[in-house]
Amino acid sequence: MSKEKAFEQEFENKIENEIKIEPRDWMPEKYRENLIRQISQHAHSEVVGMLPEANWITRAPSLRRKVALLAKVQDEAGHGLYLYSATETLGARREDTVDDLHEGRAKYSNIFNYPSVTWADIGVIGWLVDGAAIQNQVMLTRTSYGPYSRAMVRICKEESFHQRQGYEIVLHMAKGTPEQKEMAQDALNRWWWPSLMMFGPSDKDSKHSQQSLAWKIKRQGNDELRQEFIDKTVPQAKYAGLTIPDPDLKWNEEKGVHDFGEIDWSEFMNVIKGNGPMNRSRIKARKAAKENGAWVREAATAYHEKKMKRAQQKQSAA
Ligand code: FAQ
Repeated sequence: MSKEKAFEQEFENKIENEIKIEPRDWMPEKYRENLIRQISQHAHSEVVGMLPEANWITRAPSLRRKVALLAKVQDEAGHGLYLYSATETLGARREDTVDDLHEGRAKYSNIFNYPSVTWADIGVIGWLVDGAAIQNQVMLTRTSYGPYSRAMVRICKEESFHQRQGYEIVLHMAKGTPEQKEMAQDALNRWWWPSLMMFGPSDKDSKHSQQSLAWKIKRQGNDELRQEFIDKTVPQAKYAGLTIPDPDLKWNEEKGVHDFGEIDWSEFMNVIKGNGPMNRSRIKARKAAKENGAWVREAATAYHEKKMKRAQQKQSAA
C-alpha cells in the first residue's frame, strides 16, 4: 500500500470510528478546503451578526436590557474569534480570510442582510436567529474536526443564553400593550422566512451536504434541521400569542411534523449574492472597523515584538 493510501485509510477509519481529526493529522485536501470554507463563513456570520444588534445598544429600553445585549454582542465577537482560530489550525491566514469577506469572495449568513428596525427585532433575532443557530450548531459539536467541535461546545452554551434573552423580550412585548404586541408580531412577520433560509438550500440543491455528511463535518441535512426548528418554534409562538406568517403551516398528524409553505429561494439567492437590503452597508461597516482598528493592531504588534526582543536579550545574557 502506498504511503498516501495508508494515510487515507487511517483518515477514513477515524471518521468511521468517531475519532476526531486534529490539526496535525493527515487529511484530504478537499476536506481541509471544505472546512475552511464552512468555518470561515461561520466566523464571518458571527462577526457581521454583531451589526444588527449593536444598532440597538444605545437605545435598549432599560439598563438590564442594555447589559444583556452588550454581553450578547461581545459573545458573538468571541465566537468569531474562536472560529477564525479554528481556520488557522487548518493553515488559513486570518488576513486572507477577512479579505475574502471584505472583497465579496466569501459568504456569510443570509439573515444578517436584513435591517433591525425596532426594539422587537432584537427580541426576535435572539429567539429565531439564535434559535436557528443553535438548532444547526448542536450537531456541529459532533463534527469530525476537533478544534471546530470543541469551539462549538462553548458557542452553543452561549447561544442558549442568547435565545432565552430574545424570547424573554418577545414574551414581554407580546404580553404588553397592544402596540408592543403589534411590534412583536411585525418583527416575527419580517424575520420568520429569512430565519428558515438560514439552514441553507433544500437537500436536493445543497452542493456540499452529501460530501460533508460523509466526512461527518455536518451531522444532519439542511431540511431535517429546518423541520426540527419549525416544530420547536411553533409552540413557542403559540405560547406568546403570536402568529407565524405562513397560511400553509399546519400540524401533520400522520408524519408528526408541521407542514409549511414554500420558501422563496429566489429571495435567498438574491441575498447571498450580495443584493439583500443591508449587504453593502454590512461590508462597509466591517471594512471601516478594520481600518479604524489598524492602530490597535500596530500597537499590539510593536508591543509583542519588543517583548520578544527583550526575552531574546535576556536569554543570550544568561
Ligand atoms: N446564508 O451546499 P450548501 C449565527 C451557501 S451563526 C448564506 O447547503 P453547506 C450566530 C453555502 O455557503 C449563523 N449562504 O452549504 C448569531 C454554499 O455556498 P458556497 C451561521 C448560505 O455549507 C446569531 C451554498 O449556499 N451559521 O447566526 C446559507 O453544506 C445572532 C450551498 O449551500 C453557520 O455558518 C445561508 N444561510 O450548508 C450571530 C453554521 N446557506 O460556500 C449574531 C455553520 C447556504 O459554496 C446574532 N455552517 N449557503 O459559496 C453550516 O452548518 C453550513 O455551512 C450551512 C450551509 C448549513 C449554513
